Amino acid sequence: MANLLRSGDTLLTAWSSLPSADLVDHLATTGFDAVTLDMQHGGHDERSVWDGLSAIINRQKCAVVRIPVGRNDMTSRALDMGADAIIAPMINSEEDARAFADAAKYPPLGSRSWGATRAQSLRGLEGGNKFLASANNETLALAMIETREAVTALDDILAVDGIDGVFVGPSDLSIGWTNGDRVDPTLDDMMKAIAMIASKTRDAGKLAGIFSMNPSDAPRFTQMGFQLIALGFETSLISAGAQRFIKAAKDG
Ligand code: 3PY
Ligand code: MG
Repeated sequence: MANLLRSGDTLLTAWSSLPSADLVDHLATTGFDAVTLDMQHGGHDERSVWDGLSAIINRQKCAVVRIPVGRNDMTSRALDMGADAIIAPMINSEEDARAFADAAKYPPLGSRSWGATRAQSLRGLEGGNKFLASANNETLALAMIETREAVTALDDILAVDGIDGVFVGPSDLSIGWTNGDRVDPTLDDMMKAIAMIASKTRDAGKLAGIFSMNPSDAPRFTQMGFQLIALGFETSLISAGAQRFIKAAKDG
């Protein structure tokens, strides 16, 4: 599945914040290419990630986990559980990027510990040396760029072997951009910087992703070169659907 993420096509990911395997399973049937389980701000914990990953993988979709800030133990754990890609929030320096890559990759790129029995069995993969030889390439470590510091350190972060790409968090970025004045993931002032992040990432041969609060912003992010786009939260999908149904029921 990581091949799909590397394919060059733009992939849309659902963003799961409610820790229900049934809901995650349903999201995986709705036409999204991937489902991201959010442990940072969403309600997912180790148990729901375990259950959610099986649901996504059984539906042949890309399985992504966003870990909590600095929880690199969860990076290798979620990969062991079967994740195709890990999104790590608040990667603000080369040092943060190195620590993240170290947990995500087996030697020589990192020092991930051996034991991905579940990832292998979910995917019907052979264990042992075949898995070892392919795992670093088959799974992706995506560093979140969501502060001014991270934008300044972008070249150094992109230069870390084992970092496969970046994922922009426009809400946090807007808070830094306005010096704490407001949160606005669509802030016009920072769009040039966001386009620059996509372009530098693509020039480095790596994958660029972004969270798009409004689905109608996705085409311009695709034009900038982003290849993995999260479309709001699953709760927004439910609310938007409910509003549409209620309006249709009242207005005919
Ligand atoms: C951000 O926009 O800051 C994010 O982390 C997206 O979830
Ligand atoms: Mg954020």
